[in-house]
Amino acid sequence: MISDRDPGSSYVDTFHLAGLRTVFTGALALGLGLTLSLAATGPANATDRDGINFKKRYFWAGYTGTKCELWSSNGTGKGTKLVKKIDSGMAGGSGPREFAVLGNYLYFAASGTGVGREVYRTDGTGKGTKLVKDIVSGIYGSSPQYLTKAGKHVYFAARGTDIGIELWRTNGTGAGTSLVADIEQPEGGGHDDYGSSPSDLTALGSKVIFSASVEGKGRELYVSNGTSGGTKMLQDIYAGSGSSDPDEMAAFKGKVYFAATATSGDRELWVTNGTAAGTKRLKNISTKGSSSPTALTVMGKHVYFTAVGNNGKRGLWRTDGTAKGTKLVKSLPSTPVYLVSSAKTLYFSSMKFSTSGSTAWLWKSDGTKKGTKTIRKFTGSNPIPHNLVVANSKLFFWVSTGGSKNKNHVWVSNGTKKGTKKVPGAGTGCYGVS
Ligand SMILES: [Ca+2]
Ligand SMILES: [Ca+2]
Ligand SMILES: [Ca+2]
Repeated sequence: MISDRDPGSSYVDTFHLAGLRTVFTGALALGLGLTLSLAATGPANATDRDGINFKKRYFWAGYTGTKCELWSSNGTGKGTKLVKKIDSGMAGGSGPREFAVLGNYLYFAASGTGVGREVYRTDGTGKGTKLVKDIVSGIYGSSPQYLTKAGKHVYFAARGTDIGIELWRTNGTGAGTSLVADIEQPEGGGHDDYGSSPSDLTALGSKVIFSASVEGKGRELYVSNGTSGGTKMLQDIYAGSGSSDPDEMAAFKGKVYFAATATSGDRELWVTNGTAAGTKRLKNISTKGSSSPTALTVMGKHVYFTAVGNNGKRGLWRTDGTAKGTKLVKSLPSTPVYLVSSAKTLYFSSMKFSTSGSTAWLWKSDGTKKGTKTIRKFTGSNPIPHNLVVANSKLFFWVSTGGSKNKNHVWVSNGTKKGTKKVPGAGTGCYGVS
């Protein structure tokens, strides 16, 4: 079921399995043995990794024959096309992924002939798609991940020679692409295979909030202003070598909201304003255990997310940024997984498992209990709509067919059952190699 992925991209698989474990703690506790069937549903917070809105079009990595390359669509068959075959040599194609928009360009990671996996950018045309910098010179790649626009730069995690995976940034020029900080340095110096492996980068104004891991502290919350001296851990939320694993981040009104595990082991909703003193738990949503918030998504005056309440069920929640204003929107008959928003509509997908075949639903919500409704149902071995992205005022998402011929078909929706259909002529979605 993970046949669409590069077998070598172990980080992707580890990442999404970890995320899904968070979401489906309840289901797994019931002993349904669902771990394998979940593996094909995609990264837990996939909305800006495998597709993006750029110049009112949906951009994603799709198959052209057996090659995974860059596609774009306005939702119609006529308006759907391959942007460029970047790679002309590698068996699996260039595998574009990790999209971020800065100015008039879309930045992403892709594997090009002779340069390996590096940062590329496009103006949306084939001719205007170019390598930004060959960070690790030659065929070995720096494997950029988590590309995120903050201020006048795109920040990302990449593997540099001898320093492991650390925080970099680019302004779009080769000369303007550089290491921000070598956060993890092995005792006694020398070669570093791992680095701090920054992840979950999120812009807070011109700064970037992210998680990184160093020996003795575990994976914790960091901030960077783009300088080495201005890159630091905000708080050792899980004290000592244990990890708080901050993730599922969303920026809202000058703060970043995220999920983190405290030293007690309780995983709840946290907030930071980018200072140590301003990093704190917002609310103990579940007083009976961890609420494990996921899929934080901003719409209007609230951040929406999924969380497990005191009833032990994962529902749709929202916060206005205060503890008192953190409330359940709706308790659902199925488990909500992926969220995305347009200006006034929240879209999300949910799934109910059964050993005889699962059922998934696509929902829309105006943020009220009454205004939270299903759009349509999907069935099959692994039918959950994933990689939700809003572009050109439409919702784009993938649904896999499951089984041995598993393919991620690209769908488009206007929010109605009748207006939810496969995009004609679209290359089926592929997860970029890393
Ligand atoms: Ca290279
Ligand atoms: Ca720690
Ligand atoms: Ca709790």
